[in-house]
Amino acid sequence: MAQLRTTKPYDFTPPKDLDGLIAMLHEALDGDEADVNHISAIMESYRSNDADWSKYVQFDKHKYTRHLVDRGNGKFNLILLCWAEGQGSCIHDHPDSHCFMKILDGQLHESKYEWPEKGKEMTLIGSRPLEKESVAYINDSLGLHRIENKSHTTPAISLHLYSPPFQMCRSFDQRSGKETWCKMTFTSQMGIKCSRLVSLPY
Ligand code: 2CO
Ligand code: FE2
Repeated sequence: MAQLRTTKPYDFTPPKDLDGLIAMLHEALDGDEADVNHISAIMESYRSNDADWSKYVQFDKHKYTRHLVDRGNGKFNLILLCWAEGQGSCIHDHPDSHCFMKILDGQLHESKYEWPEKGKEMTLIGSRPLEKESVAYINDSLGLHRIENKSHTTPAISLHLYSPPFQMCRSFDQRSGKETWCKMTFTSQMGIKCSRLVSLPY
């Protein structure tokens, strides 16, 4: 994973909409290095407006859905995730990638785990709600996580930036630490519905 530095001072005007946010992210992630706090601050400064992102929203009753919003010139993927009531991810990693997630609507919950020891129950190291407009960050050196919409009444929408993009990740069984490789799939790409769940070539 490339180093993201935390040295540059920053001062910027918040983006006025999602397109503005995407333009700022392209600029911030243009070089070989970027700044974790800077990317978080840019994503945090965007005020969620459903008029910007409602065209991507589509739920599935069985699993949370993933919608590719922008390919970030190959430097990052920006992905909108739709979590129906009660839906969640498995415990997973983010192979060699920085993961930023902004809550656009509703509330999500993050449970963070240590990397497993073979055959042993995984250790929970953090558990917190993620409120609307907030930005969470994780990478593999900080641990693994599970994201859930614990609400029985309210769906949730989140916007994820992964840099560099990745096409596979590992999921982990909480009780045994057993890992399984999974392909990352998309329900839509650039606002166009995929005729079936697709993954990017890798
Ligand atoms: N990493 C999961 C995914 O992209 C979502 S949890 O937040 O990183 O499907
Ligand atoms: Fe994740």
